[in-house]
Amino acid sequence: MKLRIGVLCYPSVGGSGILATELGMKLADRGHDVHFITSSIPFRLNAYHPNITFHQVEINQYSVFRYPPYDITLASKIASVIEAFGLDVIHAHYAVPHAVCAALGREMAGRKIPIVSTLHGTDITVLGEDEELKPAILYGLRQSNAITAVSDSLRRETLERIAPDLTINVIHNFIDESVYKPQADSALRERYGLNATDRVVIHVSNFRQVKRIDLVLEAFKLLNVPNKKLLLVGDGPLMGAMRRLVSEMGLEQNVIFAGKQEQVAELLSISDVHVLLSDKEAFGLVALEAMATGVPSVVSDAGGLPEVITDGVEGYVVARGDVPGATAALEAILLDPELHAKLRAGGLKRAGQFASHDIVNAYEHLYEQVVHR
Ligand code: GMT
Repeated sequence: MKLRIGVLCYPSVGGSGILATELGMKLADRGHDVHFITSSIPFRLNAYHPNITFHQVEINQYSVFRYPPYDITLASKIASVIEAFGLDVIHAHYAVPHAVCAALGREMAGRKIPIVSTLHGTDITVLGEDEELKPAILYGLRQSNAITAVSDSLRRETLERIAPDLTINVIHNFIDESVYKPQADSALRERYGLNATDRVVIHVSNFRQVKRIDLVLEAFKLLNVPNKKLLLVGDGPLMGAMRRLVSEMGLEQNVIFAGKQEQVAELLSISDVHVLLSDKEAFGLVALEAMATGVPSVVSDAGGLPEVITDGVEGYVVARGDVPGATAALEAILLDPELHAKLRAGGLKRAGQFASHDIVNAYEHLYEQVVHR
């Protein structure tokens, strides 16, 4: 059944935007009409596709508004896209603001269009801590005709924090296997000033507090590995603080700041091990990207990370805040080629369990269910 699907997501760099965009593109390949309703073109939406339409939400800068009313403008845009294109279903990535805006847009349009809402993490694990926002989150979820969470851990946390009676399906994230696959690029290594004997640890994030780059630096500093290099990919509020920390720790010669990157497959491929020591992480898409690229990970046991990385199989899982544990795991992987090869093989095998085909099927079935209901 061909569907007209409205997609609401954050268009900037980040796992939820990547997932929403990749899913939209795969659905378009399957013949569905996909309508992205966002403030700017989602950053991975880089190919022309006849089944994809982008509807820009223009923020009204009218001077009387102290805060431009993005959510109301988005809801209004949703209503006009519903009317113009007769959407069959709206997929909102994040309860706040997107599920709430979807409900409001549907109300404005006066049509009973089903809403599927996907929880990606911070709307529950961070915003869910704010009592002022809880009613909005709950409203967005109760207005949804189906709710999905990207990990079982997030599903459980939503039931505990928001409401125990919600029905939540777990649909794990996926990656585009045509992009995330083992690849060798020695020219890229050279461009980053890396030579054949360098041992490269990579961390990719949006440089927010929750990512605990300070712990990554501490674990890296303790590493007793010759020619160690740390490739820090991304940008965000803590960039200045992390640059200062690198220099205070005397690590300038070992740390490369690669800045914000849209595609990280090549950078993962030139690395020996990936590290993510977050305090909170609903899924950790980059750990899956690393795995599919053949790079073992050392991750914290936060949220859904242990659902992606099995300790000792595709990498290692250490307790949150366990810096010596992270150092030991990184050291083992970097110094033992046999162990590295074993974890790499384990990861490449496991990545198949997050195949895009199966995950896109799961969303497609869910859309069909809510449309028929
Ligand atoms: O990691 C972030 O802070 C960005 C955030 C986002 O909106 O993209 O990521 C969340 O969604 C991703 C896709 O489902 C998950 O892989 C991340 O684990 C999740 N981040 C957090 O839970 C902190």
